[in-house]
Amino acid sequence: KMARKILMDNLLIILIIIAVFIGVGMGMGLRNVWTYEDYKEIFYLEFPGRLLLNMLKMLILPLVISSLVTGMASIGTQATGKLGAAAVTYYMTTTLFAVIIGIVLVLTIHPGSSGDREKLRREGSSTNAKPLDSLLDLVSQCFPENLVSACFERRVTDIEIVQSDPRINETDGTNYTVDLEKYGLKSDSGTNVLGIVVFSIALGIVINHLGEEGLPLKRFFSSLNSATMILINVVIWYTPFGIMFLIAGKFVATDDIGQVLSDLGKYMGTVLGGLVIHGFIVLPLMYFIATRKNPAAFAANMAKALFTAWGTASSSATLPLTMDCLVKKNKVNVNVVRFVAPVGATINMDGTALYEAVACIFIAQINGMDLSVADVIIVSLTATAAAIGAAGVPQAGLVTLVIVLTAVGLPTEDVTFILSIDWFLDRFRTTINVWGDSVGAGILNHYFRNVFKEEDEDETNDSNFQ
Ligand code: DAS
Repeated sequence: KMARKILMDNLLIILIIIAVFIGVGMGMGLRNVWTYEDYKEIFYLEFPGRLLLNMLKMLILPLVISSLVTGMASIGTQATGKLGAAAVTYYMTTTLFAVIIGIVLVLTIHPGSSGDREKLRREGSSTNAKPLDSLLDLVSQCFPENLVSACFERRVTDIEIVQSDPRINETDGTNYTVDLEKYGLKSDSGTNVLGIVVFSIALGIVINHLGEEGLPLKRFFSSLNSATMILINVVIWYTPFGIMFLIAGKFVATDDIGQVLSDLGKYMGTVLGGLVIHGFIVLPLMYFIATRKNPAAFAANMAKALFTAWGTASSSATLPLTMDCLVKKNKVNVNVVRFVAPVGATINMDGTALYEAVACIFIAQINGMDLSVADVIIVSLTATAAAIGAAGVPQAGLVTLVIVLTAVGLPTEDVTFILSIDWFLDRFRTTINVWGDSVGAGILNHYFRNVFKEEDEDETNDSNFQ
């Protein structure tokens, strides 16, 4: 019975890992025998994967609202305030660490030279985004004017990148301009998660204050939370299948991989190197220093979530698995998870921040532009803000990169230089984003272990996760 339990516990992880490998293999194999005419054909291949993304995204709204309200309603205002302040401090420090690592690497490795400019040139154009507008946009997202429309509308000012499809150019020589949205690339997750997060936190705190009178609401949200968790437990089993096709589709659709590697290999290496340093050294070290526990064991327990992050390239879609691993495997207090995980998935993106800083300076190097110290500081600050503003959906970071470029006066259409490889880097930075959220939950759980201990005694909601 024991052996069966261990197998069942790990079966999903095993399936997800197998799916990742089959997906890569299938994609690499298919690309040799299949030259697609239209991107739509890739859509057919990706279809089972898109269903997965849809299902996970569908669950995000009830999950985020019910977790945050229940969490806040259970932990009391004082503890909420302290936990909130600690969480924000953690998010800011780690994001800045990530940005600094990226900047140091890109300045020392110097992956871009101005000679590359023509080689990498592609048709493309994009609208400009003013940094101030983007910042105000971020703040106004926190306070949506209409709660219902916040569920399906995200931005006040839209940033859109328009690019021509090199493949279409190759096949018939004409110069189409293709909206990235067609490729499923939009900054938009369709949902203003940030606004929903702020509202749910506020509602939870108020319910807690209402005491007796707030109980019906508390029970409602807690029951919604249990129901959502059960749905998630069903959908989770579809993850391996969906991931396999998502990955295969992406590998088939990439341009000539050898060419991309020779053009952008150094840039890729810089981003990946930075992510590795942050994910394998900085975050584990922070975890160890804070908790004196083994970060490798903690990471192994997060495997399901980390592989799903790699497979889906979306930290929002991975959120259900992140929460599941934190509570069930790493035994992080359920109320800490309910608060820290949804907020982290929305605003804490270490990998994205690092990538945006590297990408921006790489583009500056290609343009032969020397950045002053002040420019580098602007890059680090805007990269942090752009990462906070990026939605947890595939390639959102590429879209908010426009803000960073504008801040230092670089041509925004130059995002097209790095477009061909972005889907690949996206997977790695998303994994680091999710890993950063998880480590944060682990560290905060450790610092607040005594605060939440007493509360748990009358808290039976843990059963939601069982
Ligand atoms: N893919 C992202 C995420 O979900 C963000 C990004 O594009 O950098 O974390």
